[in-house]
Amino acid sequence: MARPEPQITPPAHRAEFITSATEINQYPPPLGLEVIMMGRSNCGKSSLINRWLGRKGLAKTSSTPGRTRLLNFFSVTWSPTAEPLTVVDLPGYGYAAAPKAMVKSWENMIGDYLALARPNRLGLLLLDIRRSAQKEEKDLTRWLTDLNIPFQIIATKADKLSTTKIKTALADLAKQLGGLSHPLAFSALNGQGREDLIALVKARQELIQASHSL
Ligand SMILES: Nc1nc2c(ncn2[C@@H]2O[C@H](COP(=O)(O)OP(=O)(O)OP(=O)(O)O)[C@@H](O)[C@H]2O)c(=O)[nH]1
Ligand SMILES: [Mg+2]
Repeated sequence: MARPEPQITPPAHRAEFITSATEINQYPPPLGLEVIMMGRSNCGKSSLINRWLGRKGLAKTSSTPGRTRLLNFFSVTWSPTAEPLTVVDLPGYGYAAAPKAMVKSWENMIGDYLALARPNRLGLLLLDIRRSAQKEEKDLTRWLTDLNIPFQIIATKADKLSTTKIKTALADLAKQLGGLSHPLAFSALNGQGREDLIALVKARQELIQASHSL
């Protein structure tokens, strides 16, 4: 018997850039679930947003590290009747060629944003599947845990490895990050992991809606 085709979710009904911000007073008011993209510069945050939402060119991607230097907010709805959600593309860290002052201002921007008590957040912590978790990823997972922000580790650029190597890499990452996380393999190139990502974000939205209707 032929295996059923994987269900392919169509692109988001609406996905719009809202604003770029560097300062707290420039952030738009929280609206629905806020999905936060975090990760080393060039790890594929902007590419993941575009593939996840099915909107090429929504978030600017570049082969030059350090492309996203501001917090970029997007407003998204999956269907005409769905609750809106907000996506925040954070500037990447660990950009070796960046001047020290710039690195500091990036850290401050990310730190200020995460420390704010904005409700209903979900962190997506991305790292290239070919790399091991470094101090920054370990610090961020601890930070998110302390701030009570639920998060998902996503191993990007999965198209660069074979299926067997993907499995090993995910297991290694889970170990490096304390054994509690179940990293998800993702590829912006071939769409691997997109359906799982859509499902986990929807599940988080439903949890929030259920808690509001209590
Ligand atoms: N093969 C492959 N390349 C990818 C994938 N995702 C991103 N890339 C490439 O990696 C580079 C960086 O991608 P971006 O999405 O701009 O990365 P970013 O994390 O947003 O980078 P910054 O904005 O600098 O922090 C680009 O050349 C992308 O084409 C993927 O899933 N597979
Ligand atoms: Mg980017």
